[in-house]
Amino acid sequence: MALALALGRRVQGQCWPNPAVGCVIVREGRIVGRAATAPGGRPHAEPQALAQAGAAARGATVYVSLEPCAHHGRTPPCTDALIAAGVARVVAPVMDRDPRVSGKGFDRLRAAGIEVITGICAEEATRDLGGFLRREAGGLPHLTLKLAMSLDGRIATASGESRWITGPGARRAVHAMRARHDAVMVGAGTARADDPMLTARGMGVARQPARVVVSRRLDLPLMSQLAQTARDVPLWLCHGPDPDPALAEAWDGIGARRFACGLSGRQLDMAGVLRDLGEAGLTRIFCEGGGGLAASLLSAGLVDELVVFSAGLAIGAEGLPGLGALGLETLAEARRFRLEEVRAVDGDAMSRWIKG
Ligand code: AOF
Ligand code: ZN
Repeated sequence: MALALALGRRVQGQCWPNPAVGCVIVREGRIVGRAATAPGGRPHAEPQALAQAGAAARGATVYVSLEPCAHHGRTPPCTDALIAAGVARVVAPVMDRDPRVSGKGFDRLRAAGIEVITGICAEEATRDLGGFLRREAGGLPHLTLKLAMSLDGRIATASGESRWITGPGARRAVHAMRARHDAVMVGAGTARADDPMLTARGMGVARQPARVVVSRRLDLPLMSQLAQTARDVPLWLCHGPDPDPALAEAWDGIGARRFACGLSGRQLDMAGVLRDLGEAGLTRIFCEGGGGLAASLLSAGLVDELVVFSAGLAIGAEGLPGLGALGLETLAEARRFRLEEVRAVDGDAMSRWIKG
């Protein structure tokens, strides 16, 4: 099951709107098939692993990181393929939440006389597939927030210089993280200041993450790299309910996809933004700031995972803080995250924190 989960993790970011599932088939102690959901979400993991196993699937045990599907979508149900192959046992940690599957996959397997074991590595599977499972249950996709800062939490000097606070190792690690998410998200200020591409470069990915810019007024430069590449890599713009019609038309014309989102006070309602993005198919979103967007996500409790790169230099109080105001009065109001991992990345420190 650990291997099945690892295979699934390897294709995170490649499968949306479908989940990234891994499957391992074992016969008499030997692995006879292993696969993960294909880029774009089809074929599913199980039929690919079954094809590798061939006749060896008969009587075998199948480890799959999610309940096998029971519905006729664009491909026939994986449960039917497993039954036809004559497998003896299916081990899957968690139930699918897609209403077309949700328990029916396990039921069909059992009805065909296949032993079904659930619950093994359930916590890990729930974390890996969390964005998908939650979205299917009417919730929000998984959101990872990345902050790359000086030792004292600054992301630029007073004059606006921000390249490069962290080193090349951290940048490579960020590209690898982008590749494992369905979309990369930034605020309009960051898009204007950095003119980023937001692609996962040097990772050999089959599918680039969608690029999402959150801009209440849709006031982004049409000459930016994001705009210029909107036909090659999806560019999605989340804006308020009342965009300038000429601007909206211009962005439509260059191939961007727009989402008119509701407001909460004078700002975009970020829970609503994430819900719209989930409905558009995203299961995992990687937010790279800036400070204003990061603060609104944090204070709304929408951050599931926090990745912090700290560089070995201090910028001082004149520098630009990595996070905007959170409006806290007491420590008790602060959201706590649980430390998951600390690692040295070249000369920088990377820490990963999970929502408490
Ligand atoms: C599996 N194995 O590898 C994946 C599954 O649109 P379709 O027909 O491809 O079905 C998508 C649904 O299939 C998706 O919502 C989820 O319930 C399931 N994904 N199931 O047995 C897989 N990726
Ligand atoms: Zn399936």
